Amino acid sequence: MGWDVTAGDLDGDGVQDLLISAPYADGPGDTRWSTMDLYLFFGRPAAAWQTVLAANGSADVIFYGGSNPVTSDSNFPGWDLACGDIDGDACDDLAFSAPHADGPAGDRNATGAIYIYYGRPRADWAPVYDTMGEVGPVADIEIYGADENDAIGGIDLAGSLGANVAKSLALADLTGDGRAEIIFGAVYADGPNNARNSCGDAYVVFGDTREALTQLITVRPEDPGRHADIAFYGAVEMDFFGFCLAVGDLDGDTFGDLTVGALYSDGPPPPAQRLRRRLRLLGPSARGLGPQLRRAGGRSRPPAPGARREQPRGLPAGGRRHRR
Ligand SMILES: [Ca+2]
Ligand SMILES: [Ca+2]
Ligand SMILES: [Ca+2]
Ligand SMILES: [Ca+2]
Repeated sequence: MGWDVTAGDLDGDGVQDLLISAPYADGPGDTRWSTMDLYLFFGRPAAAWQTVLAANGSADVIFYGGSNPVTSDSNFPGWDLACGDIDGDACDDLAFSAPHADGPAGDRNATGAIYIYYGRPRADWAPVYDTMGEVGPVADIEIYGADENDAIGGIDLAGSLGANVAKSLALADLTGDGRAEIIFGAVYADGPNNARNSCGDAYVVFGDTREALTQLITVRPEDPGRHADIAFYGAVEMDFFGFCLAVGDLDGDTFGDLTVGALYSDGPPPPAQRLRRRLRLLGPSARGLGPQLRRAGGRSRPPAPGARREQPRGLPAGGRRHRR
């Protein structure tokens, strides 16, 4: 319990409410092994908070996720959590990512999903929500990635601290209209026309009215429903752009500004690359310098955590592991 935590006023009473995800929880009645649950505790005066809260007994709302029926791979609902007012009704809305969710028809393995629930008065919240729709309502909005293993809204780098601290989901206003945009990364995505292996993408869906935001939103243009409004692409292969992202007003003009991390980017082109370009201009007589250039400026990076076309990894070592 505590894989990710966040706070927002989801019932509009002016008091922040607490959200916690539990990666090894087992779903309704412990029938979904390690599918990851989320717990919502409505804010209350200090004296009304108990010192010890048991999630299953005390949470005001529980959100359940699912797993791939063929591989048993957990969808990891609650990998990243965010609160913000998407529809501008002055009540925060909740988003959580499920980076191994399998697409609108369940056949797009680990493309990833973002699930969104509009804030509402406390009496209108159901006690249980279920992304599978079996024991409670489904999300108000479901956003899916474009391709298999894009893993929108999260990533695991096994054994890396980054797995715990990176946040690849945000709800924040970039346009100044008081509605939060839905912003998420896809570190394994492959850029324009899938031609840039794991360069990483990031996407923005503009906050809007509930009527304009359809229940299904996808990154893939061929899918039905609304699509992401902006796509950002990593510069070169294996940059892992979108690994983490955050919004803050960095220049004081009241508009939120977006920062996106690219974990394995190598910075500006190394001197050898620049030299190579010059050698191309110089012609065949300069080609003998090739081996020296490779020694001097070959690209290097940390060991990649799993080749792009393999299934993204499960949770870090230690504790129970999910089947992949
Ligand atoms: Ca509240
Ligand atoms: Ca709202
Ligand atoms: Ca906005
Ligand atoms: Ca700004």
